[in-house]
Amino acid sequence: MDKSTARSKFLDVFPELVSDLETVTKEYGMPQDAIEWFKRNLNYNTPGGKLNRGLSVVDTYALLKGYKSFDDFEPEEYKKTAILGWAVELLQAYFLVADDMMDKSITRRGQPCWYRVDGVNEIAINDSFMLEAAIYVLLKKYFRKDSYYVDLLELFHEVTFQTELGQLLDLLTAPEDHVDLSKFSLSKHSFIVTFKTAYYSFYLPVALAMYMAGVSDEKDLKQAQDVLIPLGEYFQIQDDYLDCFGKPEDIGKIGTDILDNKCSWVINTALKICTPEQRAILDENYGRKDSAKEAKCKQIFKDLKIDQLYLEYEEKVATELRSKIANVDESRGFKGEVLTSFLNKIYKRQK
Ligand code: GPP
Ligand code: MG
Ligand code: MG
Ligand code: MG
Repeated sequence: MDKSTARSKFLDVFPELVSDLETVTKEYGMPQDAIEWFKRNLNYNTPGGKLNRGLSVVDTYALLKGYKSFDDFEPEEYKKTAILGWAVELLQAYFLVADDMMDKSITRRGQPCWYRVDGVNEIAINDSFMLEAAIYVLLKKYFRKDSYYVDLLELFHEVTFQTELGQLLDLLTAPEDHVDLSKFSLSKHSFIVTFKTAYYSFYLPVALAMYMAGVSDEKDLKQAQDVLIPLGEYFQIQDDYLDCFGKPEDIGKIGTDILDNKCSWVINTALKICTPEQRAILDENYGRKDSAKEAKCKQIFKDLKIDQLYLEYEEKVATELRSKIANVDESRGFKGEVLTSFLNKIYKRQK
């Protein structure tokens, strides 16, 4: 299925969902200025990204059903897969609005972070909650008569909790006022990224499509999870790598991990191989909210050839995942192709 058609068809569904949400607020008698604010929040924070997570609900569903083109979908069927995709994008929007405040980020998706937009400030906290609430308004409207409605609700709730646990550990490991690099390790990193990224970005979209396609045996959900969680870890390692080595014009955001004292893959890999002299420089300059100190850390990462190690890591993990996927049991209707398509989407990504 053609990529740009997939994107534009998916985007076409969003205004209708905004209007559904508007209707609900109108029924509550909300004043018009508050309704306009909610719509602006939805439009500013939900559609502007790569939409990989949302689109992958549709892609996965089509693969599971054996659909070759969009003509194979009934119109209502397409709309429901797209709504599940938008529900994932709303969850992501909720996380990012809140994460950017916690990380003191400047830009997101090539525009100012929502809390930095004139007049928004701390209202962004409530706006993030409303993006989350929108998920459940839409699920209720479109899915409450389906046998798998409770499965969808439980899945969203569980994955949200998992992501919040990951975010908590991410924040606790990166206190603003106290840098202690001895608290970092690659295994802690693995836990953080599995929870803060992998469940909601990789497992959630696939599991949603599986429930809707009726391919949701426990064993199949587990097979999906066993590949998608390490795949999500790989994706977040790319995010960490790009935070330091990517170009802002490619990634749509300015990296803050060094300034923010983040337990990222880059610092953990550096700590493993640096000399005592380099370690002393990192101890003194990492996580210090000072761009000259940030530059010193970046220089050490360059000297240590972290970019080369990243390429080696990428090759190794991609090979391992391909062999895991080759062993997927397809006897109940699950398809390894679903997982390969995810791997291909992120392999060697630059943004
Ligand atoms: C992003 O990690 C983390 C999340 C999207 C989870 C946030 C969870 C909450 C409960 C708010 P990051 O900070 O590395 O991402 P980015 O680099 O895009 O800011
Ligand atoms: Mg962040
Ligand atoms: Mg963060
Ligand atoms: Mg990051």
